[in-house]
Amino acid sequence: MRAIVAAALLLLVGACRTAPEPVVHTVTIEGSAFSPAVVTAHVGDRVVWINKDFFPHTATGPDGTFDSGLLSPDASWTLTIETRGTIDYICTYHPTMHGTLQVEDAR
Ligand SMILES: [Cu+2]
Repeated sequence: MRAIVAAALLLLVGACRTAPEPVVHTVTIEGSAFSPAVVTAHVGDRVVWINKDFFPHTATGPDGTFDSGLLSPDASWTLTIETRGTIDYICTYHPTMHGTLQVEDAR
Protein backbone atom coordinates (compact mmCIF):
# COMPACT_ATOMS: atom_id res chain seq x y z
CA MET A 1 0.00 0.00 0.00
CA ARG A 2 2.78 2.43 0.90
CA ALA A 3 4.48 1.72 -2.39
CA ILE A 4 1.30 2.56 -4.28
CA VAL A 5 0.90 5.84 -2.40
CA ALA A 6 4.55 6.70 -3.03
CA ALA A 7 4.16 5.92 -6.73
CA ALA A 8 1.04 8.05 -6.94
CA LEU A 9 2.82 10.95 -5.23
CA LEU A 10 5.73 10.66 -7.63
CA LEU A 11 3.35 10.79 -10.59
CA LEU A 12 1.65 13.85 -9.10
CA VAL A 13 4.96 15.65 -8.57
CA GLY A 14 6.03 14.78 -12.09
CA ALA A 15 2.79 16.19 -13.52
CA CYS A 16 3.20 19.46 -11.59
CA ARG A 17 6.77 19.89 -12.80
CA THR A 18 5.70 19.87 -16.44
CA ALA A 19 5.16 23.59 -16.88
CA PRO A 20 2.97 24.49 -19.86
CA GLU A 21 4.94 25.86 -22.77
CA PRO A 22 4.29 29.45 -23.86
CA VAL A 23 2.23 29.65 -27.02
CA VAL A 24 3.21 31.66 -30.10
CA HIS A 25 0.28 33.52 -31.67
CA THR A 26 0.61 34.76 -35.24
CA VAL A 27 -1.16 37.89 -36.48
CA THR A 28 -1.08 38.40 -40.22
CA ILE A 29 -1.30 41.96 -41.52
CA GLU A 30 -2.99 41.88 -44.90
CA GLY A 31 -5.40 44.20 -46.68
CA SER A 32 -4.64 46.83 -44.02
CA ALA A 33 -6.13 44.64 -41.30
CA PHE A 34 -4.84 42.58 -38.38
CA SER A 35 -5.94 38.96 -38.63
CA PRO A 36 -7.10 37.71 -36.25
CA ALA A 37 -8.13 41.10 -34.90
CA VAL A 38 -8.48 39.70 -31.38
CA VAL A 39 -5.86 37.42 -29.82
CA THR A 40 -6.47 35.74 -26.48
CA ALA A 41 -3.14 34.94 -24.86
CA HIS A 42 -1.42 34.41 -21.55
CA VAL A 43 1.46 36.23 -19.86
CA GLY A 44 4.65 34.65 -21.21
CA ASP A 45 3.16 33.89 -24.63
CA ARG A 46 4.55 35.49 -27.74
CA VAL A 47 2.76 37.31 -30.53
CA VAL A 48 4.32 37.50 -33.98
CA TRP A 49 3.04 40.06 -36.48
CA ILE A 50 3.84 39.39 -40.13
CA ASN A 51 3.24 42.10 -42.73
CA LYS A 52 1.87 40.55 -45.92
CA ASP A 53 0.95 43.88 -47.53
CA PHE A 54 3.09 45.65 -50.10
CA PHE A 55 3.54 48.69 -47.88
CA PRO A 56 4.67 49.22 -44.28
CA HIS A 57 2.60 48.96 -41.13
CA THR A 58 3.19 48.98 -37.38
CA ALA A 59 1.66 47.21 -34.41
CA THR A 60 1.61 49.87 -31.71
CA GLY A 61 0.09 49.66 -28.25
CA PRO A 62 -1.11 52.65 -26.19
CA ASP A 63 1.19 54.73 -24.00
CA GLY A 64 4.38 53.00 -25.08
CA THR A 65 3.26 49.52 -24.01
CA PHE A 66 4.79 48.13 -27.18
CA ASP A 67 5.72 49.25 -30.66
CA SER A 68 6.92 47.14 -33.55
CA GLY A 69 8.28 50.18 -35.36
CA LEU A 70 8.04 50.14 -39.14
CA LEU A 71 7.29 46.68 -40.48
CA SER A 72 8.34 46.47 -44.11
CA PRO A 73 6.58 44.10 -46.50
CA ASP A 74 7.27 40.50 -45.40
CA ALA A 75 8.89 41.68 -42.18
CA SER A 76 7.83 40.27 -38.84
CA TRP A 77 8.10 41.34 -35.23
CA THR A 78 7.74 39.37 -32.01
CA LEU A 79 6.39 40.58 -28.68
CA THR A 80 6.72 38.59 -25.46
CA ILE A 81 3.68 39.45 -23.36
CA GLU A 82 4.57 40.56 -19.84
CA THR A 83 1.37 41.92 -18.33
CA ARG A 84 -2.24 40.80 -18.16
CA GLY A 85 -5.16 42.88 -19.33
CA THR A 86 -6.81 44.02 -22.53
CA ILE A 87 -4.61 46.03 -24.86
CA ASP A 88 -6.05 47.72 -27.93
CA TYR A 89 -3.42 48.51 -30.53
CA ILE A 90 -3.27 50.22 -33.90
CA CYS A 91 -1.05 50.81 -36.91
CA THR A 92 0.39 54.30 -36.55
CA TYR A 93 0.28 54.81 -40.35
CA HIS A 94 -3.33 53.67 -40.61
CA PRO A 95 -5.05 54.44 -37.29
CA THR A 96 -8.27 52.84 -38.55
CA MET A 97 -6.49 49.49 -38.24
CA HIS A 98 -7.37 48.04 -34.84
CA GLY A 99 -6.31 44.92 -33.00
CA THR A 100 -6.75 43.67 -29.46
CA LEU A 101 -4.68 41.48 -27.16
CA GLN A 102 -6.67 39.88 -24.36
CA VAL A 103 -4.03 38.72 -21.91
CA GLU A 104 -4.77 36.37 -19.04
CA ASP A 105 -2.47 35.23 -16.24
CA ALA A 106 0.48 32.97 -17.03
CA ARG A 107 -0.28 29.40 -18.06
CU1 LIG B 1 -0.77 50.23 -41.44
